[in-house]
Amino acid sequence: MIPIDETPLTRDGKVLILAYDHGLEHGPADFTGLPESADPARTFEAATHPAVTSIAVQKGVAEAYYPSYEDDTDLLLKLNGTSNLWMGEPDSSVNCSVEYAHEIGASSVGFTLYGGSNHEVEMTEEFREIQEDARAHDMPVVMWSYPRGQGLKNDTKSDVIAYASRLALELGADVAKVKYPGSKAGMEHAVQMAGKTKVVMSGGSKTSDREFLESVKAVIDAGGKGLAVGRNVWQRENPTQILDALEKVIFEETTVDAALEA
Ligand code: FBP
Repeated sequence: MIPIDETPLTRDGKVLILAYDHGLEHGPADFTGLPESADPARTFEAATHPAVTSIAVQKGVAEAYYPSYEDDTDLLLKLNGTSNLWMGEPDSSVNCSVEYAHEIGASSVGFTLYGGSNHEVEMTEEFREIQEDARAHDMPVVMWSYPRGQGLKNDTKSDVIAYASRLALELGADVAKVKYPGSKAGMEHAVQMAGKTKVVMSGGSKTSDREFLESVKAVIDAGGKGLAVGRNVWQRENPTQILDALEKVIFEETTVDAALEA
């Protein structure tokens, strides 16, 4: 574990990662409701909002767009990913090294681990290499900790999410990005199991402003350190508006009503 409160991934100990790796993970379907969201420059623009601590993208998008935004955004390079065309047991191929991420300007790295998958053993070994390489560069490591696989149908049960956050601590991640377990109590359990590893919520598919902000508020009240969110920001017509509200709930710890009124 490294002191990540001194890195750009955090602001006042909190985290707001803007995730934009969906073009790989979900494909063009995620952009159909708002065609302009297919343009990575639009999400990089959104990531210049002061509430956003880092933008998480895959290597190709980083190479093509980050140079235009390097003065105004912080880069988290996602090191593995799978397309939605893959129909096998959950797995994610490593498509970028820590060295290369560092070379192109990333200050932190991200890795998906599918605990419970038949590929868990190989994925954990890949994570070992990445985590140790990241330590050599003083780069924080964020684990997308998503238990899923043949024997695991419901990946958001409280016990499963607590196990996901614990895996992140045990394997050496600085931040565990987990799905919302559906309640504040569930998130408290996940936070407790993660020890010194910071727990952040994964955004999920787009919902109403209120529903989304209430889940974020529950995470903060449960001791979670923030959010790694994609669709709930860049699938909105006005990403700035929801980022203003997120800034209030996460960093100023206001109520949802106060955030919505502002
Ligand atoms: P969202 O906030 O849009 O859910 O994004 C978070 C994220 O982890 C992305 O980084 C990733 O592309 C996606 O969710 C994976 O979602 P899933 O594998 O659950 O379909």
